[in-house]
Amino acid sequence: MVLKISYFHVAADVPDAASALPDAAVVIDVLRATTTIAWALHNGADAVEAFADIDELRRAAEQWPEASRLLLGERGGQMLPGFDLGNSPVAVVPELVAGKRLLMSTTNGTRALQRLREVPSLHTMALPNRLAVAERLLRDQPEQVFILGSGWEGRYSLEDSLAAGALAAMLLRQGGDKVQLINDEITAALALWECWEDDLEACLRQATHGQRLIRLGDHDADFRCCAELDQLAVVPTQQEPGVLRAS
Ligand code: 3SL
Repeated sequence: MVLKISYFHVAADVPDAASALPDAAVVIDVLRATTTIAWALHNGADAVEAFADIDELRRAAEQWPEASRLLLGERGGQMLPGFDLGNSPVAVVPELVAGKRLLMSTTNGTRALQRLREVPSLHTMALPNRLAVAERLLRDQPEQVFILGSGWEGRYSLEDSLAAGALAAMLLRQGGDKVQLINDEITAALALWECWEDDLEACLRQATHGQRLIRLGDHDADFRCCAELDQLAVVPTQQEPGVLRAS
């Protein structure tokens, strides 16, 4: 069986027809939503429930006792009023998140997830769990895989394409001719990866969203964390609509 990989820069590029949806998909938001999700689940969060809409998140939060949930989120890179945490992967430490349900809404990442909610096998990936996700796909052998970048408000983002290329590189290394790159976007992402693979943090800082975070204040720890490669064994996987758990 050949694993056919396509990459889409933003949600609007994903084909509309339900019949066009693949059997597996990977959503990427390197800066920072899917890095935060990977670390939160690695650090023992029970689940991360993703919301595109903040009011919907607040309503859902009411169903959970305060002691068992945390509200996470940002708009434009800044923490939302009344929330417990923003969207920093270094803030989701075990002391805060272990055993909790995290209700999360971010500018782009949670919207990208919503776009592919109907895909039977839906994962999130960032650079720290790239190898774990690649191995899972090679183990499960879906026929078609969509990789979706979160972008920024509907536009291309460099760091998500870097990570899509990183995933393609690992799949090709481990899967050889059982892996086929289907569209030009994934071939270009692979070339981007080959340009930057020796200095991932520099790429993240050069990206327009990296520049935005730098303008907002000191995000050095976030950059270091988001640029780590193959550190985590966690594969965040949708278990019910919008709800991701470690698997
Ligand atoms: O856009 C998103 O989903 C966020 O990851 C953006 S931020 O890095 O938290 O600003």
